[in-house]
Amino acid sequence: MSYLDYYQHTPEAFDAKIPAYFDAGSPMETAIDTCMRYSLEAGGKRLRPLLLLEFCTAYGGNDEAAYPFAMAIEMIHTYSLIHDDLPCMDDDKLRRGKPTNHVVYGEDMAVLAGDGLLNTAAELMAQAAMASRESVRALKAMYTILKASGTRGMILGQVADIKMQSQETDVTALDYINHYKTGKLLTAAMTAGAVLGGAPDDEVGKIERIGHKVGLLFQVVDDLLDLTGDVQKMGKEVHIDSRNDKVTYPLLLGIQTTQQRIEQLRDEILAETASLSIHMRFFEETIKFLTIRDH
Ligand code: GRG
Repeated sequence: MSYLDYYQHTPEAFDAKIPAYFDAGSPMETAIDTCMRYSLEAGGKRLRPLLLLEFCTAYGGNDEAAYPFAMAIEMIHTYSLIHDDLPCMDDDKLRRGKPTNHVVYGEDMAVLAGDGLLNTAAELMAQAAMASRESVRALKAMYTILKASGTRGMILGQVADIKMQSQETDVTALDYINHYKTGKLLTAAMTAGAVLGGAPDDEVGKIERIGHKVGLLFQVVDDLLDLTGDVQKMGKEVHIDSRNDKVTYPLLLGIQTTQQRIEQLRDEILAETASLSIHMRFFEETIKFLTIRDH
């Protein structure tokens, strides 16, 4: 399979599994199911599931057994986007090419849909761990994902973003925010996948260090896209950062130096990936894609 086929096929296969997790279309489907499903099914790159499944299979794991974890991490990511778009946060009207959750269902339901996705993610992982023949690995993957999204992970990053943006922010402070806000969950996708696949601890440690750089790379590109991207391709509003007076890499470093940082991070990630004990068939292509993405 070529990388392009893989990059198209995996999200499609992932999307096809979503309705089954929500009693979709059955009399059991409730208002909160519909509201959660709206944002989850709206699309997106499915980058976190893609990474989790690839790291799991690269270490010899079974992707069917990893699916509940891939679904859970995308649910957590989607909850963070729903909450991030709320009027009390970034107040965004467009996400994944559609009106944001609170615009369609109201703020009260959007808060609950975010909460519901987080809760459902934890339920799915616990259920998978109970049913697994490798329950210790499954519990470790669950812990990795929940910790990365919690108050020592993504939520800490969001708090730092809120508190620090009003102060003098330099590149070190911005790296700190993004390490937690964006990097922790992306890293968890990679390490939880590796754990599920049976990677040894020292290898998981190496992947964690690579993941931190992937998170930074992703966010530096995201900052640049907010400035230079196209609203149609992005499926979300652009120039949000300047509207919200947010400090970004292009603002601090200028566009040229930001571009150089992207290339440096890409090269470091590729070099460190080459030192892993297994060959990551598509990960290198994903990294190259992330440096030139337009959405
Ligand atoms: C707990 C009240 C409360 C809110 C949580 C933690 C949080 C809100 C928000 C942080 C999440 C956030 C917006 C991180 C930024 C990361 C980022 C650039 C997300 C966009 O990810 P993509 O490009 O999106 O992978 P798609 O739509 O492709 O999945």
